[in-house]
Amino acid sequence: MRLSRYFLPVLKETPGEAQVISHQLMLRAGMVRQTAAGIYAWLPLGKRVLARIEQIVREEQDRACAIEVLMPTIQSAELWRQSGRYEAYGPEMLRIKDRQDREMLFSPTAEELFTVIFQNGAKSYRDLPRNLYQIQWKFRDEVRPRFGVLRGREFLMKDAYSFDLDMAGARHSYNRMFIAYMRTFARMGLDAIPMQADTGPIGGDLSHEFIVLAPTGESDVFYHENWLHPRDTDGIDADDPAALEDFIAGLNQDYAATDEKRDLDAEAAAGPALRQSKGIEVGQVFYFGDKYTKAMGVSVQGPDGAPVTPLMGSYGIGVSRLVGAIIEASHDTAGIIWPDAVAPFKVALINLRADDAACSAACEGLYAELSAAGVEVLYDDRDERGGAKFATADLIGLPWQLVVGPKGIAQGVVELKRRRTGEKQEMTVEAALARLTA
Ligand code: P5A
Repeated sequence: MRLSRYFLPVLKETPGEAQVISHQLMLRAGMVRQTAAGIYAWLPLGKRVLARIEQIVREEQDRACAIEVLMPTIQSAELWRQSGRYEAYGPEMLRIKDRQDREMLFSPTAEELFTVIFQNGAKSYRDLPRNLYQIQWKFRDEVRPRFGVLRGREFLMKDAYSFDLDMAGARHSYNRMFIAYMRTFARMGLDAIPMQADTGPIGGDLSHEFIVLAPTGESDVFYHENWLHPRDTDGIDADDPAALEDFIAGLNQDYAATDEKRDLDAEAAAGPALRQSKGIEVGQVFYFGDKYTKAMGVSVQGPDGAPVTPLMGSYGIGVSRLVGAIIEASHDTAGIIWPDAVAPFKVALINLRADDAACSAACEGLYAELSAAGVEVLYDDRDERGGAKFATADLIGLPWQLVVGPKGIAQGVVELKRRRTGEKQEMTVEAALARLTA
């Protein structure tokens, strides 16, 4: 992509409305614009990051045998009356009337809809277990939308719903998502700690929140210092219920809980290893058994012919919140530092003299070769000062900066800078290409 033809409205000044660093940087880097309280337009750079995150989430859901669907955002009040949540959900639910005066709503979550869609397609015990998921916009009319996309009113969520015949199966489904979440967040360069949590309006008696530690987080969290070392999930066979159960039981030996679920005995046992901090909840998993299937009269035919009420869990990831959470965890005074896996482009190609024929020719060559090799490049071909280009590149935080100037090009060399470390290296054009396409 050529910057001269892109849509990247960067801001020089930090907007006064933004209190936390991720919100400030997302506005300054031209990723989002607020269009109403807690509602954001996603501009090209932000959209690319969102798509990157979505794709990692999707790959790990697919790997965990969940099946992707897409449900409508607008749902009927009737559906929600069946579970009793239409009244119970309260003012966070955005209620709408259509022209026939029918009561509708913008989905804040989708347990009810997935339950009836599942019932519609599953008749016998052979149709279980199943886990269906979607990546879809949600709306919650939060009292205090704030911190940009971290607490929006409209936000993108991955929500999955599992259906099992018995408790052992349901537990395995829960554990499978648990591991999928650890893998998902690790791939994004995040250390997300699973913590025992309250269930709130979703219900049920078993739940974990996945928390990224950050001083700007809204949750108060308590955990054993062992959690400061990332856990390796590579060798775990998620198809083996016993192996998964053992692994998670092992994890649970290290205390970690949100403030609603504090266990003072466990904290005393952790002694000086106990840590307290603020955190951002990037995902939450729930087991609630037959809460919805029973209320909504769902059953399938069991092996002996008798009806069985499926047991459910639901599993959420804050996809749009993750964009802010990753920035909270990875930035410096100059701007964002994208982890490679979620970066909107891999390389900023910086032409220091767009008015110099040799310099521009070298840049065009590099741009063509990198693009042909499948490397995503944002080519700053604008007629601007070098200083402004460096500042923009640091602000938008692409992992690599490839700097091309007339003096270097006369000797066949360019400079490659790693955004995260600031480390710069002069090398030949060929060496830079080899490095970036490796
Ligand atoms: C699980 C999936 C649920 O709604 N039902 C379907 C369950 N869980 S949850 O914890 O309430 O939400 C899931 C994740 O969505 C993100 N999230 C938000 N992100 C941005 N702005 C908000 N206002 C917001 N509310 C929730 C969180 O990451 C949460 O873990």
